[in-house]
Amino acid sequence: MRGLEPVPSGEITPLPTYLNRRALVQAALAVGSLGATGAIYRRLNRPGVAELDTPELAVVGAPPASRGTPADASAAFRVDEPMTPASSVSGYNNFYEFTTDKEGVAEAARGFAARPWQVAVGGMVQKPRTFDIDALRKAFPTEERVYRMRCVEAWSMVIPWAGFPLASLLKTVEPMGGARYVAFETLLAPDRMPGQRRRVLDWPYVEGLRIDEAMHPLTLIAVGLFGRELPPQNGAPLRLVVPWKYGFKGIKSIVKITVTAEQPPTTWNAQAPHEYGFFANVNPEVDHPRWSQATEQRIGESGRRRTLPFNGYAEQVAHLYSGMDLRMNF
Ligand SMILES: Nc1nc2c(c(=O)[nH]1)N[C@H]1C(S)=C(S)[C@@H](COP(=O)(O)O)O[C@H]1N2
Ligand SMILES: [Mo]
Repeated sequence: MRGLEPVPSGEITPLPTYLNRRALVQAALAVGSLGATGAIYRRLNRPGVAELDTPELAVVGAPPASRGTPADASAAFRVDEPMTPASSVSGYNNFYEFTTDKEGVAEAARGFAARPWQVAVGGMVQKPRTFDIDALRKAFPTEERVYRMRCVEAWSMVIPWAGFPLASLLKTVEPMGGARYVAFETLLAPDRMPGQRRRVLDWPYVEGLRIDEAMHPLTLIAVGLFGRELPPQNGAPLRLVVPWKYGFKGIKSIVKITVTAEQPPTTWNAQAPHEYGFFANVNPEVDHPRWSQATEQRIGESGRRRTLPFNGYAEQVAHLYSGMDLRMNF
């Protein structure tokens, strides 16, 4: 059995690098119009997107960040840091249902059918409902959020997700008064997910959030990346993104969402309770028992960055944990 492992400094496996930047700039200069400037800008901000062969999405931009209201979540909808190349975002993955080899996930997941797909939303709600993925996509328009993602293994990326707030989905099913948590479940299909034929983890992968975390405007159901549908390796057709928590909370290929009164079991916490907590908020001051969480390797960069409390989203989310001992509730 192989668990999550730290990524020591300088040991990030070399990833395909985006090398077309100069070619793009030259092509755009040749055109030389103002319109082309916008095109250059967009293409430079979507490095390597040509490698994603999934269909394009209709993505609306996130609402403009409102300045001067520190706790306003929309101020954090687009982080002002260079995006990680699409080739890395879709080529260096954790998705143990396919393989534990990060660079092998894309290949192992190639051809995984993310349609037809249904997701059942129920539990302590007034209006339980099973959504077909296309109905879900129609019901919830997609907006772009550029978030940092910090894996518990101490590497990080900046990813332009396309998705909608989990809160919008939960509101439509109307959680009942006693609802306190939300549980999530990944597809169980060993015939389609080869990693599930081995007991690497206790399948299906499950995750959970407190309901206030689930309703927070930063919490996203992602259906796309770089303006295109999610490729299988990133959790097609829908996955969770909680940018202030370690990446393992971002459960992929979800088939079930259940509102509950009790804290649900979560895969990595059940696997190694002293190593992975239920909350899993990014915290540079609470080390993993086997490695430091003080710094991280941003994929595509040399050197290490300091890890930020709540992954840089403290202004937006720290209040959710006021009065809590974050060492106990790691
Ligand atoms: N079902 C499922 N979801 C999962 C995982 C997994 O193995 N199975 N890995 C998690 C981990 S550890 C991380 S860091 C992120 C990685 O997401 P990405 O590959 O899209 O970057 O997915 C998370 N979601
Ligand atoms: Mo992770």
